[in-house]
Amino acid sequence: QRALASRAIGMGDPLVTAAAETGLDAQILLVEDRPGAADRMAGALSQHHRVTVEADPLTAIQVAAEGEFDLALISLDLSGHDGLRLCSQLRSLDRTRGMPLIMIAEAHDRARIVRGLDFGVHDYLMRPVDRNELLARARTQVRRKRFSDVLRGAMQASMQMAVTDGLTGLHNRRYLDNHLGMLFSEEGMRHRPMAALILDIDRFKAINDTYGHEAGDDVLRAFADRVRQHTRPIDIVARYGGEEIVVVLPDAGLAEAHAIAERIRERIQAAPFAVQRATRDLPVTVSIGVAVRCADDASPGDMLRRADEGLYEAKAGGRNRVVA
Ligand code: GH3
Ligand code: MG
Ligand code: MG
Ligand code: MG
Repeated sequence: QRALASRAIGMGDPLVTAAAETGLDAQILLVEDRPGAADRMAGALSQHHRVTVEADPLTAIQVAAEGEFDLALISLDLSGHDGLRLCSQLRSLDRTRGMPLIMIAEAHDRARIVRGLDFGVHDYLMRPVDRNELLARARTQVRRKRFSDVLRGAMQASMQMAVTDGLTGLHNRRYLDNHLGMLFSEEGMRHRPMAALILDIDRFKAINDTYGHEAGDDVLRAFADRVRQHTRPIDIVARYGGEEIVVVLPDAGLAEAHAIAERIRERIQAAPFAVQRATRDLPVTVSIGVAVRCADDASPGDMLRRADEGLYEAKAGGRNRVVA
């Protein structure tokens, strides 16, 4: 989570910014089938970058899709092939869409240059290609791509953070509420069975009081990991409150939900939690309330309320138990 947070502010990170600013040491794909021109351009570019030369456009697509190129330079006149068509294919493939393209053109190619720029080719170079212009245009595109990569990474990280609990890495309450809302409102989902578990660590305050709040945090993380370990990938596991976790079990009826809850309860009790900040491994137990969706539930809250009542009974009945 810390790593996510620093990615999110990665724009200001001097290292990231420097890498983007130099626009050097890039992976460049050069699609050119004139040996002389290919050698000259590759020679110039390889002083600052790693260059792959490809003469055949079909192979070039494959190489581009399998590699991690920061830029491709494409000759418009490949013998027997339309370089512009190659550009358009690279623009439409998922794997290569983000890769900047520079066309290598002749004076009579004006109309095709315009068409290329129209569908998103970033830049072009005129033959005979000037060495300094080649290096400058390549560098500009590499720099631009790296900045947009940093930006996209930061955006994804902050979107991720908005639905993730910072302490445990589980989904957060907002995600759970949205997800349950969707499961309750979508017509196709409404008649499917569904169950929810509410888990609450027993006597958690005593752990905080005895070993400190940070040891308590370690226990919470280990607790979350173990619950995640003993649920299925399709189950939603979310931190609901302080030391409470909600598990949503799609397509589970009461018997199955009860069995899953019982297994989790047993797995939590089975081995004490290794906690760095405590003097010994800490035994933890959990109480769990179980509820299934009923036909007349108006909202997820109705189902969760019944699970909470089960949890209350489990606590009152002596803890370390499951009540449906
Ligand atoms: P029981 O559930 O068995 O009735 O007893 P409990 O001691 O667990 O009681 P309760 O559920 O009411 O208390 C939960 C405690 O969890 C209170 C709060 O200080 C602590 N807590 C909540 N969030 C966090 C957290 O993020 N970190 C830590 N270390 N403690 C937390
Ligand atoms: Mg409680
Ligand atoms: Mg508790
Ligand atoms: Mg609690």
